[in-house]
Amino acid sequence: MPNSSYPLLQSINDPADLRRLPRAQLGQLASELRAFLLGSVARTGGHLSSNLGTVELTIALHYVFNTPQDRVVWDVGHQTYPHKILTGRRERMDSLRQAGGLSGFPQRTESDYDTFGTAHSSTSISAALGMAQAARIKGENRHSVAVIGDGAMTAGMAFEALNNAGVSDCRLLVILNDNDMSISPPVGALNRYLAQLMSGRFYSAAKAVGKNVLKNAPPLLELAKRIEEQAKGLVAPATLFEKFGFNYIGPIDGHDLDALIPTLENIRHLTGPQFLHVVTKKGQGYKRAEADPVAYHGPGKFDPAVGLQSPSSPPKQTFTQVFGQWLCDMAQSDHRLVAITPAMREGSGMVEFERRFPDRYFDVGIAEQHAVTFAAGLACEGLKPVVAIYSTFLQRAYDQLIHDVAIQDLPVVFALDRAGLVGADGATHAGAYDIPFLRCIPNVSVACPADENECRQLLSTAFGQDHPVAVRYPRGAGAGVPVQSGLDGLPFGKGEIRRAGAGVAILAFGSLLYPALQVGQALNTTVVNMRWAKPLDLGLLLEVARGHEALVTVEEGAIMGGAGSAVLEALQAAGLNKPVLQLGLPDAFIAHGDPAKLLASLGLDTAGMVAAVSARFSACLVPGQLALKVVA
Ligand SMILES: Cc1ncc(C[n+]2csc(CCOP(=O)(O)OP(=O)(O)O)c2C)c(N)n1
Repeated sequence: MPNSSYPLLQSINDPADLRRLPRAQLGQLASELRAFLLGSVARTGGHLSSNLGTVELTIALHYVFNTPQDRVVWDVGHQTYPHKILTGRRERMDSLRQAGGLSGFPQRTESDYDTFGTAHSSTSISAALGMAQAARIKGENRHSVAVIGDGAMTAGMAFEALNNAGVSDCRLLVILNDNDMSISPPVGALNRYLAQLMSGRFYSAAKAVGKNVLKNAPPLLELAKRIEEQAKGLVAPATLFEKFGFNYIGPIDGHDLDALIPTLENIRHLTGPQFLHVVTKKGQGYKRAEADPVAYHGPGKFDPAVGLQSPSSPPKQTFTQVFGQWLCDMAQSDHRLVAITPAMREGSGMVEFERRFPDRYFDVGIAEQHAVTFAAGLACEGLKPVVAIYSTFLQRAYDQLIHDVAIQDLPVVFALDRAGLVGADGATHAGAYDIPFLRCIPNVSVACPADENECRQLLSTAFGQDHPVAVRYPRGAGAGVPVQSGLDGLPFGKGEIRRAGAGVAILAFGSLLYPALQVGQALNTTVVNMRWAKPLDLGLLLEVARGHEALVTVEEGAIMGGAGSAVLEALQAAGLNKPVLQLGLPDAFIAHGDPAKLLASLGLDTAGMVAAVSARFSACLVPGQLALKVVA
């Protein structure tokens, strides 16, 4: 759409412009912003439902608060597109989540208005409290605001922060953006409690009270007190949040600027920790997203007039789908299997499992720490828990993994999705560190399937162990290998030689085996599918090391401490002195972009590996005809 479709929005280049608008124009601005947002996400793909739900709240926050002096911290940050559009980044929205373009999350390096980098959930209250305490200590008169969704509110970390903040005397406002949805429907007692707060008489009555009182416009402080007292009168006893020490205000309609703006203006004049409960609708203003906020949580590109379409040719099977199918098949054959997700039912491929095995399915909320210890408890009682978790989110539960699972050597399977680069979500979501952080823990094994079929087989192997085992697999589709239907595992801790070459041997861990095989073809090297980062197949490793001049390790994970480091340690321990080139992710955070292009930019595609191996080991490479002499 041409810019002339957004006359007001076009005039806003930063929130100071917004604050100059008369209140009466804000409704029009919200319509333009919503239309612009929809068109923009439809062109780039990205988060949609959550952003459509925060249009009015974003306008109100920047209108009432003196941003960026006043700090606004957005939890998760997937709902910050309206914020980006209003804070000078409108023209760059078409670059969203692409290499060199805007991030899909707030980033301190991207804008002064992005006060805190988020993407993993439930950090906002802690960060905003830190900013509020800093303002108090430095004698700065500014506000700190955390905006957190009802899904993110289920995490322990959010409650740790409330517990800390409620007894402080700093200027902190927590806004609960309650849309009664996480990515999928929300779970747990908190959700039930929030529904009670919003239900029936109280919500409508409180809304009416707010509006009537506001019309009379007495002095602000008094007004705020009156709203609060009258609202409280309708709901005594005190809310959970008041018990934490917050002044609870709401719930109010988060799409009604006439409710939001006066309420925020009043809150600005209150001291001590404030808690505003705002009710919004995921997907607001785009009927298709309102009807199916899950599908529109993070769509790819689409035509807004038509909505999401199923692809014309069947897409390649993803690792996630392979996992989901394996989970159902294994559950069918072994009644001890129970499966746990920390709020990632769709992303982890568990929709079908929940449908077929509801009693053995646990969505524990955004609570990775709890998910892992809960699995440990299940395992203590003889069940066989499978924790389906993204590599990056397992970082949250590191102590639980060590203290509750590994020390007790409990048989928990960790199905680690999104291991490696993830593309558009960028550094916060990359599964770069799991091999280093897992392989140093005693009792824990780490499998790295090279393709879809091995993924299924190694999940079965993992399930058959009496110890904790992680199976790490990347985002998206693999090599396109047909997946066998059986539940037989591969041998535990064993790799295989996939190509016999000479001079140089490439040891591949995971799906980079396939480009490595092409490198093998090009340079006549041996290629080994190592399959396990821990335990290493020591027999195979030493045999291959002895038969070659030099080794190359390849993994889609951090080089430092990764599988290549494990190889170096093993060679050292065996007293074998071989030159080793380690290929993998460098000591740097890799920003968002197209995954294949990112891998290529890091030299992890076939051409990059050929170049690296040739550059380092040209003297060791052996022309093709000599190949079979060295490795049988
Ligand atoms: C620690 C962590 N676990 C899981 C996720 C994946 N995730 C992203 S958004 C989201 C749901 C958030 O729900 P809510 O806070 O209610 O926001 P909404 O999208 O509903 O506005 C989840 C589970 C995450 N970002 N961080």
